[in-house]
Amino acid sequence: MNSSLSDFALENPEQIQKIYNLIQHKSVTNFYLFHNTIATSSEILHFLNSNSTTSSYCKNIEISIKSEFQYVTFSSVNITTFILLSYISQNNVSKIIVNIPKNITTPISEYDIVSNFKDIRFFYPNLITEIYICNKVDEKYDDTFNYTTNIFCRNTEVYEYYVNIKSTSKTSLQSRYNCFPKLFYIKFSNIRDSSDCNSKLITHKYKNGVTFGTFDLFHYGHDNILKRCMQFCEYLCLGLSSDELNEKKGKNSVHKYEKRKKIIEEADEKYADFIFKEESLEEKNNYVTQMGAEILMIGDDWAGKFDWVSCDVLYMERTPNISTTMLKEQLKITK
Ligand code: C2G
Repeated sequence: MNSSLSDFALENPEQIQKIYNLIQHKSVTNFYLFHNTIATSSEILHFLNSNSTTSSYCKNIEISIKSEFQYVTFSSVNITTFILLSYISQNNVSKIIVNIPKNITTPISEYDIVSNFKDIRFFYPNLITEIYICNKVDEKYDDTFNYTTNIFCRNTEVYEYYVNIKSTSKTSLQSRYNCFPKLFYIKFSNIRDSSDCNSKLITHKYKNGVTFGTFDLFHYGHDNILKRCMQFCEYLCLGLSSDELNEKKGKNSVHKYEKRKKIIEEADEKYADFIFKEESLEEKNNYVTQMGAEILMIGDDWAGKFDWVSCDVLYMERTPNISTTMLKEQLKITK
């Protein structure tokens, strides 16, 4: 695996001086480790063009650019950090998506890219990196995953494996939630077998999305998930559980349906574009059809429970350490 640029930069303070000088003169904004010296993209490209051996790396990269979404997927052999970083800076890349195939053979070009995520995080902190996996990945890449923005697991087994790795990681609970990666279990509606790893990816916002819940004693866990749902769709419909449904769910909400609806509608933040009454857990396909939803999004306490729904289903991590039940206890509400 490549030595990371960030490690190099930290171990070679004199090279930092060169970066500092270049930044001061605002001549360049991106630097790379190139043959063990810090180089600018133009220096690298000059070298690449004048050295046929190295430039062969460039020819091996088939880069499909989906410019309208400003994301790229790479299939390459022997990609190395500086080529990837120079590509990012020259093409103003905002997202890198890597779909890791099911049957892993070596050399894995996809891992060449994933192993650069630590450097990408260092040089481009706002660039979104995403990985789609359907198997556990070689543990030597576990550290790299901490520098990945989003990991979409294609089945619950892999999802639970990485949730467990994240929950046992060294960082504290709260910072762990905020740190990378955000974990998701995605069920694409056109895939029969959940272990199938086809190339379907989430490359743009869905038009209509739907989510469901009771949202009693509205708290920051509800705030988090509704804001994250809105990152995946242009128009979000919220199926708010009726009081009768809550009884069936064994939930006795403190606030009745109208009050819970009013709290969401009158909040300063916009949490949904349309709120409707959810009367049954089993009617989701009807709600999906009525709402024209292309994706159903919900917290991972329901992971796998709605895979039967006709549209894509995205389960995402719950916010730790907060729940309506906890609030009831703290407020000594016995209802
Ligand atoms: N949630 C979360 N983090 C928390 C608490 C809740 O992300 N700390 C999410 C839940 O996963 C759910 C949504 O917030 O996606 C609403 O949570 P509840 O009101 O508890 O909803 P629930 O009773 O699970 O009803 O048809 C599905 C059901 O209606 C969902």
